[in-house]
Amino acid sequence: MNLAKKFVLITGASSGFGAAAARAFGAAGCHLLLGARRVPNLATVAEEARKAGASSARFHALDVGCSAHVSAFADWVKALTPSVDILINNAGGAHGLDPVATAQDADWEAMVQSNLLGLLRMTRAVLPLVPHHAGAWILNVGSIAGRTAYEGGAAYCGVKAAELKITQALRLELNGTGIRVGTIDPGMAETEFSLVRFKGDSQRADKVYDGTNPLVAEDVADAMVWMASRPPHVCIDELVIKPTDQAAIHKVYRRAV
Ligand code: NDP
Ligand code: 8X3
Repeated sequence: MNLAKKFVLITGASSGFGAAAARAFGAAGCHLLLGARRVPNLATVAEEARKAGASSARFHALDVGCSAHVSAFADWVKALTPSVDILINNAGGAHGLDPVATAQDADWEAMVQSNLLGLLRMTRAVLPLVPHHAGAWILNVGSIAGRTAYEGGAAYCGVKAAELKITQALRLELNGTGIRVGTIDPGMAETEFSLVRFKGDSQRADKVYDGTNPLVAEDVADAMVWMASRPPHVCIDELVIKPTDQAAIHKVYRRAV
């Protein structure tokens, strides 16, 4: 399916997968609607996407953890276009790696607000704009953490497991509309993810990737474009993408550094 001129809305487009997706869908000639909290980053990403070939690249402040913000963002979108062909619910991430016994309420709340409630809020707000025709698409970003739990990941694994179930429920609810609903579930990818998880501790964040060859954001964006460009009668329900060095969530090959 040709993606040129499609309207693509990407949450969490200020870094990592979302920024790479903006550049990749831009290169496919799409119209981009970008949201995140760091507006200066969005301006840079939009410019990169325009240079890559985007038909247009617009951005607006968005905190998916706040209902009023999501409504204001949806109003901004409605003023620009009557339809959103592709919605990519990417905003989210992990906060902390503490066991349940010592984890902080603020970290749990941030993860639930962005990864879980944010995804639901954005979907509800944008759904009226998603056309009921073959080829429309809602893509949620999950994680292998939603499929296999790990110590210190109770809340993060929990919200990503919820993302998988929300995706499956939404696909059932929208059956017959022509709207495709899928999830992309990456493994270890070097973005700002670990820096955010460890609250800016770059040494601790770098250690996550020591000696491995992780995914980069462009690998995930490339897979998103592939999923979106399948023929309209083809829905990639679930795509798990991991680095070759990561055979399973707990089994990562590390070379001596
Ligand atoms: P980054 O930290 O680089 O990007 C996260 C993005 O989400 C940023 O643009 C950030 O923007 C945005 N975001 C976070 N909270 C909010 C919020 N409340 N409202 C709006 N935007 C928000 O990490 P990734 O690119 O790696 O993460 C993207 C998604 O991929 C996340 O859902 C993450 O859980 C998931 N993931 C990551 C993996 C990895 O190993 N990197 C593996 C599997 C899944 P801003 O701060 O400007 O608001
Ligand atoms: C990010 C991957 O394994 O660090 O979702 O949780 S992991």
